[in-house]
Amino acid sequence: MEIPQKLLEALSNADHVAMLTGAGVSAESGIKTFRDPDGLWTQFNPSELASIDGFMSNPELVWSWYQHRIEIIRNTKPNPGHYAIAEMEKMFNRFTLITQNVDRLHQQAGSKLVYELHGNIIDNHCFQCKMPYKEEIDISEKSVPTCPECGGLIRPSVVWFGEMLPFDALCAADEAAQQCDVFFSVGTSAEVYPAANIPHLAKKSGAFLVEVNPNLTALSYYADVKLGEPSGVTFPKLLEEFKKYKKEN
Ligand code: BJW
Ligand code: ZN
Repeated sequence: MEIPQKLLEALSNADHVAMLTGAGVSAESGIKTFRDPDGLWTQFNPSELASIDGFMSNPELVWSWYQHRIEIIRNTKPNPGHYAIAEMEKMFNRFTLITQNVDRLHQQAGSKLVYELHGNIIDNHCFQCKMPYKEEIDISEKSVPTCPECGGLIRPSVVWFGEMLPFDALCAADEAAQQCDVFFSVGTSAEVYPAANIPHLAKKSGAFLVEVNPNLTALSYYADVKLGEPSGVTFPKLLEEFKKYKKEN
């Protein structure tokens, strides 16, 4: 895989680099994406499992599905893509990492500042009063835990369809998109809004737009550079080439 010179040049002139990641970044860690041919949404129904209505009509089903996914995630590790992205954070004056992923693998790989647009799967809170729920979860227990404050049902702290994204994370993402010099869209189908708007905002605001994805997406047409290898291959290579470029120039 060749890293285009114009990308290395854009990076070497960049003060602020921003990046939006999606499920594809964790695919090489063994976590299923949502919309690939073997993705979660080909097996499971998002309106049953990832919406407020779904939770209200069958909380036990939704809770057990998330407990099952947490177990899978607990047995995975960051891959070379996560580690290289964490290293990039140290290479620019400003580096803003925005993720749609709920698996916390960026943080495990060492990324310090991560804006989680769709929450995370590790934390839980009360569906009714929103109070964080810190008790140990017994995964053999099939019934949904209840809130010690109000008796409401406990839910995972992820963002379901129809729910607002965390205001601070979305503002930080929009601001980074408007201010950055280079923007990466990595491992996302760019189909879920408002996250899918962020790379477009970056491009409109003058950023050099890079897409890392083995497949074509709705964003591919707008990218200044498209890197078509998996992110776990692309980022280690990009880092190596960028370090070489900086030494030589
Ligand atoms: C690799 C790779 C490798 C593979 N390397 N790449 C009609 C039109 C427009 C919008 C809407 C609409 N109807 C409803 C909406 C809004 C809705 C939406 O956008 N729906 C669209 C699907 C149409 N959005 C929302 O509801 C959001 N909230 C909202 O809008 O609030 C305002 C509002 C409120 C009330 C009323 C109206 C408006 C909330 C969205 C929440 C999304 N939640 C989920 C689940 C999180 C919890 C969980 O994990 O269970 O978030 S859904 C799922 O999709 C998850 C992901 O974060 C998200 C994005 O998926 P992602 O990451 O892009 O994964 P994939 O699988 O789609 O793509 C993977 C990519 O990786 C592929 O391209 C591969 O090629 C690539 N790849 N291996 C690099 N090794
Ligand atoms: Zn409560």
